[in-house]
Amino acid sequence: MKTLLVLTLAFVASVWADETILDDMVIVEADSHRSSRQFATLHQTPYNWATLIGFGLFRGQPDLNQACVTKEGEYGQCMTINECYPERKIFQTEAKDTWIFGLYNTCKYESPRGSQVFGVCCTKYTAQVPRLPQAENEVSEEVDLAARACSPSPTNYQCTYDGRRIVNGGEVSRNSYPFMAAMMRVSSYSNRPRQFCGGSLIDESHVLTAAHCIEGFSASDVKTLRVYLGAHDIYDNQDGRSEHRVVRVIKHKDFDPKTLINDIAILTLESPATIGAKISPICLPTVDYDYLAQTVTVAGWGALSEGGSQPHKLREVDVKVLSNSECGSDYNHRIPGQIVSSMICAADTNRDSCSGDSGGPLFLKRSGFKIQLGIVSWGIGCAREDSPGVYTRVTKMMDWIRRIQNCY
Ligand code: 4AZ
Repeated sequence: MKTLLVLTLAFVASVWADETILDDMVIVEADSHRSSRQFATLHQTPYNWATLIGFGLFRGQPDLNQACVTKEGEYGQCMTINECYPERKIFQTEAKDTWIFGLYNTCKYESPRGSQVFGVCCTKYTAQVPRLPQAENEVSEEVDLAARACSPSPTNYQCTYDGRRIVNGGEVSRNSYPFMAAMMRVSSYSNRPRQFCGGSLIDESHVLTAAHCIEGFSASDVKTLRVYLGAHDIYDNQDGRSEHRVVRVIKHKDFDPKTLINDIAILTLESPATIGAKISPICLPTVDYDYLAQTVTVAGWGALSEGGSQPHKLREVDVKVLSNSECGSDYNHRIPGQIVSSMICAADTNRDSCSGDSGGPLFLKRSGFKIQLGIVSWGIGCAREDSPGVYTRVTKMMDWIRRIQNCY
């Protein structure tokens, strides 16, 4: 019993150790993409890591006025000894005598006569941040998430819609929803991938899904993820789908697994999707409208009925958007949380999303566009009369989504 407890604690600690919180995101990177110091944030550090690397900090001694780290792991700036210690007469040395400080926290620079002299890595004028862990290797800009230069339009393929211009559903005709993503995990028993959630492609490198789909994932769990794009029959290897590994998962920091508030996550694909007729992103809304009573569609590989079997082929069902107050009066007296403004509910008689559809899109069809309004999140059972399907309201999450698309 005791051993079991210790092992359990060790496991929980290792899951937490894989998570890094940056602003309102919780990030877990697949094993090989991680680095122990990759998440130092810009506001914590006087220099960002990329700059430090650019200066050659981890390759040798930096030059005068450049960023440096002392042997004790403190950040500083390379200065002349006299500049760093103007108040101490003992250090009023001439350039030719600075060799006496040996290699202790030194940096090099060229004297006006062209000879190499030593300065010090001066920490006196630098806001300090936690010490560097020992024995670290270089970190590349690619994995230094916090120091990334984010771009407002990093992708070639996004779809936005500006507002102007599956229980009891049916099978979708092949590739009619080219944004659909099947989230698969390789089971350690059968060594075969099993579908456990849905998602939607929002640009060539990002899949939008539900946070509860990846809750508790460790770095090694992220490695076991596979995303199928352009799939119809997910258990047919000749289906012509493309299969992607995942480099990181980011869930909303305020996701609450008890109330399912902020049930949203984004996966970053290792290799970008090739956009074409079979694979292309869904549109995201730019206006925050309530879409009350509108007919919307939900698609997925989820169960055909509550407790029922899962189809191999993609299915869809049409449902109608309910008001949050109607949905709240169905649910608020029997759930731990509430129906909140970042949720959207939809239902119709005997029609619903169900287990396995989670993470997939609820979308509106308008003039040939498909606009994602919801992410399949939860419900009590499936297609029960008093229990609408509850979805994360995408219009309330657009800032969060755009930030991740632009940076990660
Ligand atoms: C699920 O477990 C699930 N009826 C998804 C959607 C709904 C219920 C359960 C909505 O993934």
